[in-house]
Amino acid sequence: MTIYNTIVVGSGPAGIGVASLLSQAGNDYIVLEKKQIGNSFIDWPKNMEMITPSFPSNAFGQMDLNSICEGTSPAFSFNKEHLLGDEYAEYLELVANYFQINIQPSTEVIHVKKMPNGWVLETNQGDYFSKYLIWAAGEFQNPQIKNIKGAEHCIHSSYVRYPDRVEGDGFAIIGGYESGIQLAYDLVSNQKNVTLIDPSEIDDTSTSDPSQVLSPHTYKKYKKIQNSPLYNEVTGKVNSVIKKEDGYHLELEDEQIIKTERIPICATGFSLVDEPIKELISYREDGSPKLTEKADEFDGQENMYLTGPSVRHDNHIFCFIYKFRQRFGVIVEDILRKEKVDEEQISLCVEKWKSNGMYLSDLSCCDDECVC
Ligand SMILES: Cc1cc2nc3c(=O)[nH]c(=O)nc-3n(C[C@H](O)C(O)[C@H](O)COP(=O)(O)OP(=O)(O)OC[C@H]3O[C@@H](n4cnc5c(N)ncnc54)[C@H](O)[C@@H]3O)c2cc1C
Repeated sequence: MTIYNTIVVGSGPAGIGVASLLSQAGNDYIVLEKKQIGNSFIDWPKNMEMITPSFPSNAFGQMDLNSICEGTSPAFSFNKEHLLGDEYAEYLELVANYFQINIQPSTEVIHVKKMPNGWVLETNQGDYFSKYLIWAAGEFQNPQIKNIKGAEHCIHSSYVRYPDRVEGDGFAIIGGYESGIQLAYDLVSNQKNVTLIDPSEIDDTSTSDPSQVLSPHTYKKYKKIQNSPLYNEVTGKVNSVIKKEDGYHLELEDEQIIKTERIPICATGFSLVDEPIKELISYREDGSPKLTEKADEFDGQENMYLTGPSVRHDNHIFCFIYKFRQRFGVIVEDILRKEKVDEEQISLCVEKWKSNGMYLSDLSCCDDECVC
């Protein structure tokens, strides 16, 4: 059994970001990664860009929105505002190498067992034990097609790796948030006919929170295709997909039927990769894990933390890097306090993380809407 004080599972932005703080604080940690650094970004559809823009604003106290570590900026590394998935994975690798983050690739955590004094992680490389566990396995590898009967006849949008190379015509996309609109844009730009179905208005601007409405980057793409003769938008909820001889029938709640010859594409989102820890989690009504507000510990599971896009507190959704990185500091501070690290050292760390946008304990500030 290999033993560490803290084990982080997953080497995406959440895992590497939180590990960089553990490293600064001198914690004995390892990051276990089932494949390679930035695995999810490597698997992104090949022309999919980050929707959050990068800008090398760090020197004036505003970290690049996509930075996960102080003194780094994807915009600076690539001289680009909207990185592709492969490029962002390369940024993560640069950061991991520069800061000598302790990452072990090709190590998949298969099951986590609770012990009186910590956690046993069963992996394909043997068992590991840690006192603290930080779950950073992300969402991308758990695509969801929920509440649609006949979902087995559909394909999830994340599996359309090369949208510019798809053959045939007449595509139906279920879901009109970021991935759905981006895919519709790619297909229409490639002279394909697309019908996009979503229960809500696509150009909703009732809030300034990009976790709930389209980001400006995707909105711009939407505006480019909205009036194209190749693009058809239907407001409605798909209840079921039926495979027939002439193709697929999409039955909507209002009894409308949309026919398509191609496999329907569901851009219906993702949820936490939770299989190895399922029995340890309790869930909120909206399906996201219940966490303590103090330090993002899983409800009832002391010393087991969540970092990444599935973090939710009340109505606050931490699904973007610039949001969830702000909770890295509260997790590591909690571990340092439990380990009785010198208070002065903790304060120095916390002050630094605050100034870098990697420490947010008062969530009341997240309520502010833009006034114009
Ligand atoms: C299509 C899409 C586009 C997005 N675009 C943006 C954007 O532009 N800007 C933004 O801020 N956010 C964006 N997001 C939100 C987003 O979730 C992330 O930014 C980011 O990928 C989350 O980081 P993460 O480290 O939590 O997860 P991931 O990047 O998914 O990393 C998780 C890692 O854990 C590993 N892993 C999983 N299971 C195990 C296991 N059992 N054992 C060991 N390792 C494991 C995986 O291999 C992976 O490397 C997007 C999300 C999606 C789905």
